[in-house]
Amino acid sequence: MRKFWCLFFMVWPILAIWLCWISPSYNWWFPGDALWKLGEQIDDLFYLLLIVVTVVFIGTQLALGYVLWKGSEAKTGHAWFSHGSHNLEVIWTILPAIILLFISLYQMDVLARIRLKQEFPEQVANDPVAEVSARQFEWRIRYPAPGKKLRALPQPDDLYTVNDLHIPVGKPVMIRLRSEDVQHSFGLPHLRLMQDAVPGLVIPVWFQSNKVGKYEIVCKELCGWGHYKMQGELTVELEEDYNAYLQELQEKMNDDGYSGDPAETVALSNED
Ligand SMILES: [Cu+2]
Repeated sequence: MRKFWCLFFMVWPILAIWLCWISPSYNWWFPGDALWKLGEQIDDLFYLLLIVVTVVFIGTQLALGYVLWKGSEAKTGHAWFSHGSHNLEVIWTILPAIILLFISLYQMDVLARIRLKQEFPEQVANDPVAEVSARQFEWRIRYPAPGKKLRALPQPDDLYTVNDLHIPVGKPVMIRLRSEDVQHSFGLPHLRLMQDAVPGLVIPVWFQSNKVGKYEIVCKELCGWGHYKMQGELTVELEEDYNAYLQELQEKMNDDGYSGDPAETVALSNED
């Protein structure tokens, strides 16, 4: 019976490692390659952490398995008491401290390039393409009118969409991220980008996609019952398509429903 429990507790870590091992082939891993250089660097950091935790996980599970197996063979039924080993405790305090210190220093460069305003690419630092406001449960997007700059306060000729963000391909862009109610998190899985949207704060977020396409925008913070609905679409397109999109959006917003055909006016007025 003791052997059974030993094997039982060993099955789960083996199963966990096996699941991680096979998940890339079932598409349960990253959603494709990162679309920009910083995304690739974030992946590298992820893999570094994965290697560290895997080594520690396998090591501790093997030690646990060994102790369980040894204990299951013991005949006396008495527990063995230990007051610990001073040397071992020093080692397993200092070693994790060194590893954590190394990780925190090693990732600082990438983190700074994403988060620090003074590290933003110069051309986007003061020139947001859009304002993205998270609210329960959608992403509201405000663009400036074509040819104009986005102002902090909404302007009468601003353009609005919901859950549909367009950006030009191959160049850095910056958005102003806000929240209108609770805390949300703006997530672009294909870019490995994630930033909390915090009520009362305007957070600049910059990114770039080197590949044209349609990608997911997701909320990565449980923000209420409709959290799962906070799915938007990031459209990355050629500069000219992007400009045409904004132009079209402006025409749609300025459309008053009147086609210019006098016959239509008559038809409408005859109705009432
Ligand atoms: Cu949300």
